[in-house]
Amino acid sequence: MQPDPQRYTVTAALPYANGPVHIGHLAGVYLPADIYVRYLRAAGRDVKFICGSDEHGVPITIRAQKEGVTPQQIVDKYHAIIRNSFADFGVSFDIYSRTSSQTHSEVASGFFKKLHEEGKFIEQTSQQYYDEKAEQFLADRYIVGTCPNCGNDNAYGDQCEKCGSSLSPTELISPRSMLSGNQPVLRETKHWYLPLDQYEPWLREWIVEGHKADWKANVYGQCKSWIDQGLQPRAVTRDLDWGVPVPVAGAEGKVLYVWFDAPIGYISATKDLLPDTWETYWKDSGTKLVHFIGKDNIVFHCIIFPAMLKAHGDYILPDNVPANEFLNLEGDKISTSRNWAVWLHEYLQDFPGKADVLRYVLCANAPENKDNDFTWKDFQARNNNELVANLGNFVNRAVVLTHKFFDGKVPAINGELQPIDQEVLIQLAEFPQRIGELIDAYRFRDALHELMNLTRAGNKYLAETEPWKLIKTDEARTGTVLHVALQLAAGLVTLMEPFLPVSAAKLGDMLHLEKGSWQTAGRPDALSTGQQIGAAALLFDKIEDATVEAQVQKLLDTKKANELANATVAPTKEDISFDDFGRMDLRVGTVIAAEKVAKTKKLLKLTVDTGLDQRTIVSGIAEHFIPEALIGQQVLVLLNLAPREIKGIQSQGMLLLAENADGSLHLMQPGQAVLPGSHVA
Ligand code: B3M
Ligand code: ZN
Repeated sequence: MQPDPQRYTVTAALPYANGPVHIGHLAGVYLPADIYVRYLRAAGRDVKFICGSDEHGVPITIRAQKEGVTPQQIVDKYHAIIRNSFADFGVSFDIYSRTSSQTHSEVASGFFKKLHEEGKFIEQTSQQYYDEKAEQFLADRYIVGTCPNCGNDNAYGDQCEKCGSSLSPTELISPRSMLSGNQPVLRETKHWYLPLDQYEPWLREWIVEGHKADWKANVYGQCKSWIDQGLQPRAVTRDLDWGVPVPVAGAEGKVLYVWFDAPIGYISATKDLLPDTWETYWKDSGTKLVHFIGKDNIVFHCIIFPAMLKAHGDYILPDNVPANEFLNLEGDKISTSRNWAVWLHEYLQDFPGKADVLRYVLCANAPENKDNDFTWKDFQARNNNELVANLGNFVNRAVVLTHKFFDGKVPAINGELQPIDQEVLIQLAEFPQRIGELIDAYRFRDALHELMNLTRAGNKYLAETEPWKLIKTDEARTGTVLHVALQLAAGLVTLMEPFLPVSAAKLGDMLHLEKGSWQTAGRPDALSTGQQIGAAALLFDKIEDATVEAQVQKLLDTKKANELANATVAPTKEDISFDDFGRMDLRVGTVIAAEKVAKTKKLLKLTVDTGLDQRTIVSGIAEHFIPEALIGQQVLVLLNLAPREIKGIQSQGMLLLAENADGSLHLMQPGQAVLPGSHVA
């Protein structure tokens, strides 16, 4: 770890522009990165926060094929959605660039060329899978097959998402083409490889020995296990027509591998931002480089990209790569293909003005050291019990009471401070450093927890001093109490800003204060005696049951749609004879009365006109039909089912129904009205 650097380059993984961003991305990468950067800025550091869309690679072309449009249309569409939703969520990138930019193409080509000219690659011809029908080599996700490690039938050519192992296409059992479904053939093709094996001793020294203490255990562990397994040369080019063309002779039809060009995207984005001074942020050893990523990107950022940077020779290496684990949603893995996600752009639409609430919940529950679960109940509880009842309540009481008793002017401290005042002011003085150290150590959950401890201390202070009662007996002392409480609220303007930027600005407006520097945020003199403060405004408001229930319903609908889409039809039952069938007396009847059977949930008592008689049939369908709606309907009934007594009622026959894959029941009816008693055969 570098001792107190003054300059930082902070990157957040470049999202593939093949779909919108969801809460898993935010909790894993963008929110912690943004908290870190906002804190560094408040602490006076020179920091550049770099991101952009990853617009190359197979994920993009596959999505384009799926939507029946060009890859360019896909990246244009999703780049805009992602960029806007990040902005609305308050992610404060200094630049949000894209890897289809001219600068990127130049920087990535230049990088490759330098390594190529200096003989840092090996050129190798090998047999690779080719789809004869689609006339295309099948790189990465264009090929699927059975995972040799876990047996998953749908492992990709580069990775098995079920067991997480990284694969090469030739390892797949029974490979098939994503394009045509056909079995591919092997064909010769030439590619350039980065000989990772040559970097193994250096990587071992740099990571295994050098970063054991300061990298997160999950990150360090993954790197060590990769290195211990032995590193292989890794192809950095692909036979594809979407990407940065390989800039050397004899490489027609080939592009840079997306994982070669994408991390260079951090560099080209910095160059887009600072055409003249970008190099300071990438080549000066006084700059601390930090990559925020999800755990599935660890190997690329800790092993492959550093090896590329090392091979190039001009660049600094990451000081830390604080990757998070995954966030689940309501107990299930977040999945784009199953639409099992809370999409950021939808959240921002459904919860206008509540970006901070999601920031709070995702940070409080961040999957920092293990996978975690997001639930709408927890979202509601944290908003109502923590943001509203703790933080919001403290600020509101301090501001409202100041208006009520002192015309909205910061009252003076009268006489000596009492121990209870001193105690809360000492806490205020200590918290900036305490919270800052946790952020410096990438412990954002704990940092947020401390912030809430500070507001809890504020509430406790008000509860113990009771200024709303005190005013009746001791106005001077009440002034002191509110003075102290307001200084604490003033400190929050700066201290909560990294986590809750919109609310911090709102609080600043209320107190007529700009956010200050982190170092002075704990001082008890941010507000001067006599200073006018603004009107109280609620920072947070209660989220009602119906609001989160609607979100849960949306997920239940998704689940149902997925179940229907994946439903398998039950196999046929054993054969029966024609006689067996002939013994069943199936007829059309008309329902003439229907009512719920008292004290049961599921049973309906129907009276059916069978043409022969009017008989009672008890059927377990009360949860599916409103009794009144059944009256007059024609139904199919099995008449000669032996009578049974159900809840004291004689049931004489059975109603036939179709059960859909989602469990819903539907009446079986003749296509048009027929005479009751008509045979079904
Ligand atoms: N686009 C992968 C991902 O979204 C990738 C990150 C690139 S960072 C250089 O998981
Ligand atoms: Zn597997």
